[in-house]
Amino acid sequence: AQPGPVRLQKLSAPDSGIVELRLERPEAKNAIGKEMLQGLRSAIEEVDADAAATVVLVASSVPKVFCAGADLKERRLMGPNEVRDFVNSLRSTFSSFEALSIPTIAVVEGVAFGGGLELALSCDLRICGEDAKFSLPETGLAIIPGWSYGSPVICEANFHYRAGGTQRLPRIVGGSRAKELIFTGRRFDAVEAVTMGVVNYCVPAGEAYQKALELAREINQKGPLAIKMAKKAINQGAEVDMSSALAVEEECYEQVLQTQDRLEGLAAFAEKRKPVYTGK
Ligand code: CO8
Repeated sequence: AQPGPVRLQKLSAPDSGIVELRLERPEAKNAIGKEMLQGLRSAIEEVDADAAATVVLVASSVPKVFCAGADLKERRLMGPNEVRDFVNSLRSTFSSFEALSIPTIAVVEGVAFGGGLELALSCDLRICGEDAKFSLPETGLAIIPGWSYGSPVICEANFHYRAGGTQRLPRIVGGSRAKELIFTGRRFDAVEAVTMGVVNYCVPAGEAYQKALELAREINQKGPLAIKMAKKAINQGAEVDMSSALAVEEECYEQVLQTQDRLEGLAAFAEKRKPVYTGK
């Protein structure tokens, strides 16, 4: 763990491979300013370079808040060019995060507003506590949700994303619902979030981390390359037409066919034991 607004911690055995990334800026409700952005970038680079990492949990150390979005105070002091540079840097950071080859899970307890919700939306899965509150309030600030696009610049991207809040939310909840939420910027609660599919699970307040860890542990039991190839096939397939998507699936399947882990899975089934996967 390092000091600063983003803390990265690697869990130890038996949870090796699971990495925790925690936002820790209590005085500003985890608002994302320059320092937080730098912390996120470094953490993503470190996870991307860690061949042993299998799942990332994105959580907060601050009670009752996941992230209050952009640092509106810092933003006010920036000139237009500085804002553009900052937002571009944020976009590439979110896109690089989204392009990580391993699953990412957002743990939302409390508030996820604006860029905070966009950060959660850029995770593969979202778990929230029942007192979580969500909103994309940008139109009320006379801007639009738009924090991610383009080709990821940090990690070895295997596909391109064009997806900020106006793109990620409709892909999850449908265009009409996303329009209502973005046009009004209204807050919605955990029950509505789970009904709309914004989050995968809503659990009692304070238990989101535990639920996310359970999911991470389940994922950790599976063939590591199979998980990466499943993520790649789903994400890349969603960006292209059906026949191209099926070609992506075939290509990903080819990768898993060649592994020792696939043979280990078959052997474990025949021998009625749990498989021991090595990622090879
Ligand atoms: N930025 C900076 N400081 C913040 C922020 C923020 N987003 N949110 C809270 N803080 C600060 C407060 O100013 C306060 O500081 P101080 O103690 O010095 O007054 C401290 O955190 C504690 O906040 P509160 O006293 O308000 O605490 P509450 O528990 O009452 O409320 C809330 C917490 C609900 C999070 C409330 O502070 C709030 O509503 N904050 C604003 C949230 C918001 O509107 N976020 C969306 C921002 S827009 C965005 O993220 C998208 C930007 C996209 C840019 C793309 C451009 C192209």
